[in-house]
Amino acid sequence: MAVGVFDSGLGGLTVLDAVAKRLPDVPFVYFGDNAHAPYGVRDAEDVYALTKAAVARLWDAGCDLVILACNTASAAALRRMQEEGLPDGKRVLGVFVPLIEALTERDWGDNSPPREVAVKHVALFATPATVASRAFQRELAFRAIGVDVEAQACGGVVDAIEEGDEILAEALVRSHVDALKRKMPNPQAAILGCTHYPLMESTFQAALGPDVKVFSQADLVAESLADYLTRHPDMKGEGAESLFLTTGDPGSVSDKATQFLRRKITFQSA
Ligand code: DGN
Repeated sequence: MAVGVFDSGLGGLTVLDAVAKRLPDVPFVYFGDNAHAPYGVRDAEDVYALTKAAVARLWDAGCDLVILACNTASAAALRRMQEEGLPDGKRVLGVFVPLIEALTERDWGDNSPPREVAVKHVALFATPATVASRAFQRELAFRAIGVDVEAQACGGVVDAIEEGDEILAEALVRSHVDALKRKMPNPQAAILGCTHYPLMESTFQAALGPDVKVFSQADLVAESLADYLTRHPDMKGEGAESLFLTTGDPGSVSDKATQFLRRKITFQSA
């Protein structure tokens, strides 16, 4: 048994890297749906169906616990899958809750009504599909009141990062931050709500200015998973090496992943 980590493509490797560092004894199975990436421009129904199929594949691979490392998939599928009911002993977690817990300084187990929090003006940067879903705002509303969220759909950033075009990626990030600031001149915090954006964190921070606290999800997800596994040690799995599966061409996906993370990664066909 291992913990499953699902992403539409390579971006979830930023989350996998952080969780593998935080939990070196836990085996992971990573599933990248590269054949259907990017998800960020697909409609919600499509993302839901693809995510459900990928999670079922990870359950078949022996993962009782699956993390939806992809924000777009978390937005379109997590609540719906949980509400429809999961098979006995299976669990699916997403990436919004750890961010919201960090922002609101309250944890998942706290079932009390939403309350006022210190941060009032929050900028959200994400893919067009995540922004259109309003899933982040919905989850936030369960825990906090009086928080104003301004969302910016960051078209083009994922593609520029995947193509290794740093100059374009930086220019796009700066222009998306400018667009956000025209709508919300003084955000107190910024959420990087996409798997790829941790790679551009310093550009976001520089464009936003030093007074804006930037929340980037990879480390927050790793911390939250470590906490979850302390409470559910039976979900941890043991022994085996981590495994990387893709719906794309394993050779070219391995090359891209190695370039993306700057360490050797070998994918197998899903
Ligand atoms: N993994 C996606 C996300 O976190 O929203 C980004 C890549 C994509 O499919 N657009």
